[in-house]
Amino acid sequence: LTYLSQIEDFCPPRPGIKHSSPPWHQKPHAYTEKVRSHHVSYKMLVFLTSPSATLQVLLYPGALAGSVGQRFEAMLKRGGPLGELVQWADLSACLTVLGHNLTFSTSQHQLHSLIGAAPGQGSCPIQRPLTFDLIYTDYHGLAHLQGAMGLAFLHYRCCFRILDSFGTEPAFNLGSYTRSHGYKTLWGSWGLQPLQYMTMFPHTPDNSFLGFVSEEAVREEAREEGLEAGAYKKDKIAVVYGKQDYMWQGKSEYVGVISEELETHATVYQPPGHVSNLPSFITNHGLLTQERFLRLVRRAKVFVGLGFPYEGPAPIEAIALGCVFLQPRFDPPHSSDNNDFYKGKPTTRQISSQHPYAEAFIGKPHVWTVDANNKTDVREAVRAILHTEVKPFTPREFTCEGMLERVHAYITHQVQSRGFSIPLFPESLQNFCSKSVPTWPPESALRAHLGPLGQSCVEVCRRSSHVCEPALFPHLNNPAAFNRLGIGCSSTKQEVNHLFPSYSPWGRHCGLQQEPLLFSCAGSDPSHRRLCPCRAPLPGQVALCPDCL
Ligand code: U2F
Repeated sequence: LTYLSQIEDFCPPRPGIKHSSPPWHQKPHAYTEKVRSHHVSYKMLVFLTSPSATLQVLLYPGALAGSVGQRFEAMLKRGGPLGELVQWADLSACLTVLGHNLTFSTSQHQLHSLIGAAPGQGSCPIQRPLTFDLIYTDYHGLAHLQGAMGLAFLHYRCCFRILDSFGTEPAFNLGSYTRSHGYKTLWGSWGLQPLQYMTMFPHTPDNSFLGFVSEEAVREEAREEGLEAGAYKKDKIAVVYGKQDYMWQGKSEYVGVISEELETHATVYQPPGHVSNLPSFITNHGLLTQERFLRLVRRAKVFVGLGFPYEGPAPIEAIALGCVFLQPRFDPPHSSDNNDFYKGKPTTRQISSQHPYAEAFIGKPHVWTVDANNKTDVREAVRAILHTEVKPFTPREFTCEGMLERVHAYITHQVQSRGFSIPLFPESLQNFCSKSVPTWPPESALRAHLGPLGQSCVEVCRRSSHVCEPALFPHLNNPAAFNRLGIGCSSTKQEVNHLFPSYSPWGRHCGLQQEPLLFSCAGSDPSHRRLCPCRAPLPGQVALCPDCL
């Protein structure tokens, strides 16, 4: 809420949105100061003030509702996951700033009155027309929605957006395919458009990367202290990333090596009366409020990953506060095949370190990935870090402006041309689930590549500094596309297969995709050369492209 009111403070008033504080034009000095301090560009202001349709949006985080919600809530103050809540808070803030009307509920009971089937005469419920244009929920919430909506669930499913931290690859998404091809998992199998799943990091481009805003609140404080923009006074301390005791198991030698070079702090939850299992050389502050946590991180030179939690927001925040993130490499990589945390998750991703985004998208000097079992490797890395001056860094896609730009682009373009939901005019709801070929990004963005055997389109596109763009698959899914790349097909067949379109050199067979829901950037196989739709990324904003804003 504090965050929302800050945003409200520096954003111009928009029709239909009630402002609790005086609008910006009544306090221009405060406004320009906020704009400067939050790096909101002129371009962003123009876009925030430009008129667009106001959507009715329901936010229903199922993880906070019903019995699952009770368990989740009980964990919050004991070091349980907060990452999902960071994302929900930032999504709510973005949608509000963009001028949409939000309804936020975590009550399964209220969900029925908001969207449920009204009781009709006899035993048959009468379906009310849906009063929301978009419904953001999560996997738990999907099941609740299905229960509340009955048959209308299928009719309105194109209005759903699923916050799905780790992502859902197409092979795990289509119920019939998951059953017949061994991709059935605990999650997945809902048969939505893969782009309706919204991830915390840009995992597979088959899903939409929603992200969050990396907390920069303490920057203002630094400015008040007269520190130069982008600089923080660093003490010779390390903060270890691990809110619960079990995350430290088997890590004492690794942390011990770090403590030889730096005073080491922790924020581990300690139940009342509990004797700490942490090594004696650790200064533990207990679980901190976010403000105090970030204040501690701001003083630290190194933020130390223990290997878990995977892929959370805190390392991005630490790097934004000028820390170096030191994290363990996983060799062999962790995946749903060999790791309990990822087991049942609808993804084949191979997790090469605690935070693959930090490793691959940010890297040195901000991120050092080491063999945590090799003391020499760890010691050398820490010493090198101590001799390196590192400036605070926030990838553009994790800034306030970056997330606003991305959410705005999704709402503007996905709804109209990616084939799911055009909720701009409620009376045309029945046309939203259009099966027509997406027109965003435009076909002109397409760079077709034929990959080597065994590589996914994610890898193929990355090799040419591009990204795989699933919305462009339909433009490739034809014999002419193979011809243009100089591939002579001895035969061409259409199949329901998440590896298609692709080319098999044995017999020179070309395969085309028959089921659009199975177009997959992530799919790979040793006997297939994938035909890949690549496009250029917008610098610092991988989800968007230079010519498609
Ligand atoms: C991730 O969830 P986590 O809650 O473990 O994610 P973190 O990276 O620890 O950070 C969440 C927020 O908690 C804040 C911190 C982050 O914004 O500033 N915080 C705090 O307020 N007080 C503290 O003492 C420490 C941190 C991930 F996001 C989830 O998707 C996964 O389910 C989970 C497990 O992999 O990891």
